[in-house]
Amino acid sequence: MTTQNLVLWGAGTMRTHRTLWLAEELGLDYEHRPIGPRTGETRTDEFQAINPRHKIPAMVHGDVCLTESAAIMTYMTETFPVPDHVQVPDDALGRARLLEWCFFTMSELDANAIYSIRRHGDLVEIYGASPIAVRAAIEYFDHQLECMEERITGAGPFLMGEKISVADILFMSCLDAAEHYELALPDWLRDYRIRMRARPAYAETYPRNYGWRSAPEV
Ligand SMILES: N[C@@H](CCC(=O)N[C@@H](CS)C(=O)NCC(=O)O)C(=O)O
Repeated sequence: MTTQNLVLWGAGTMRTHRTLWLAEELGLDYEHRPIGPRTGETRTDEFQAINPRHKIPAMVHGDVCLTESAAIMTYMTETFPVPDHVQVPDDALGRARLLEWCFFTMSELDANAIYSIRRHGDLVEIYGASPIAVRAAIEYFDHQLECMEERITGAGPFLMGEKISVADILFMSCLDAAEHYELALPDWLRDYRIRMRARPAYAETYPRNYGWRSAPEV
């Protein structure tokens, strides 16, 4: 398959940024449909047919339709030609290691921590206000990072070693979200974050995704 007819839906959140950033790292041609969450734009008939859960990001490529950010990214790295600077392991252990980082980030950092903070801190009219849940989620996030310090600092410069991978993009998007929620990120992540922000694909997609703000200094 070529990259023809690749459409990436969604803008404005850490999860939409992931798919755009990776598409740029891969040098793909794609159409960006920058609809926002809870704007009504995810409730159109056209989008409901793509994602009945009316969530972004979503990807349509020919007759393939995917609606989870990590799955979209995996599809892109396994479907399109991957430039030499992006790592896609082709052995069982390498793939398992990559998935380990991805699942850690998606479940522990994204779903358990960041989304709890958003649900019970930002979206209180839908999910209810819970300062206790927010505080517990922040502590959980901090603890998860703390436990991974050795593995992250020992991995360098990227989580999988010498090259950027899907895992780094997922992970960095959670660090960006944490910063947005004013969590105090540890000093040992500073160089990693500076390195990620210096990437042209990040710098190009961050303001396009978020629109109203460009990446703050680390
Ligand atoms: N696990 C999903 C989460 C997607 C998600 O929750 N998207 C939010 C924006 S970040 C959304 O579209 N929310 C709108 C809604 O829930 O109606 C992914 O990583 O793609």
